[in-house]
Amino acid sequence: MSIVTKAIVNADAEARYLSPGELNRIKSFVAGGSQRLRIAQVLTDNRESIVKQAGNQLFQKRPDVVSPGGNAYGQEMTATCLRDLDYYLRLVTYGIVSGDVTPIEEIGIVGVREMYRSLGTPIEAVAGGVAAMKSVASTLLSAEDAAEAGSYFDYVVGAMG
Ligand SMILES: CCC1=C(C)/C(=C/C2=NC(=C\c3[nH]c(/C=C4\NC(=O)[C@H](C)[C@H]4CC)c(C)c3CCC(=O)O)/C(CCC(=O)O)=C2C)NC1=O
Repeated sequence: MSIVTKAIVNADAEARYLSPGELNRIKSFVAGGSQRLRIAQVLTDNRESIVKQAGNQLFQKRPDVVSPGGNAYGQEMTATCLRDLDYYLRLVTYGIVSGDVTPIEEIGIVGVREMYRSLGTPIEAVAGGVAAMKSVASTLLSAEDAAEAGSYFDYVVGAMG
């Protein structure tokens, strides 16, 4: 849900007009719109290389996950692991566009611990992969855009920590 929808749902629940505070938040949301769309475009255009480079960084730091007995060992499992990183990159773009972490939370965070536990996937290594995507992405963005994008990657890393 974007902050616009959220404000409307809250205001309508009380049958009132949007408050000055809500209008102000919507104003800054709208003002930041072209920045957020620009960032989402860069991440979308570069998704393959972001995922690939982040995967390489992760596997260098955590060779155990791609070694025999590791959760991402073997071509198929490694591909599934990279697919998960791609899922999280996609969710980060949803968050950036909507200016809200709720879509990330609802699609990719609720129940994630239990899911990875049942798969035998070390969640801290997934978080490490997301952190690596943040650093690869930041090389493609201006400092200001990297900071904006970074908060969404940080949200995912924090939620897995
Ligand atoms: C968009 C929301 C969403 C998420 C997040 C998601 C994750 C997800 N990752 C899975 C598997 C997996 N995920 C990984 C990932 C990894 N293993 C590691 O050691 C690494 C640390 C890590 C990569 C960074 C692996 C290897 C599997 C396959 C595990 C198996 O089949 O035994 C599965 C099990 C089913 C499948 O294989 O597709 C799900 C549901 N699915 C979704 O729909």
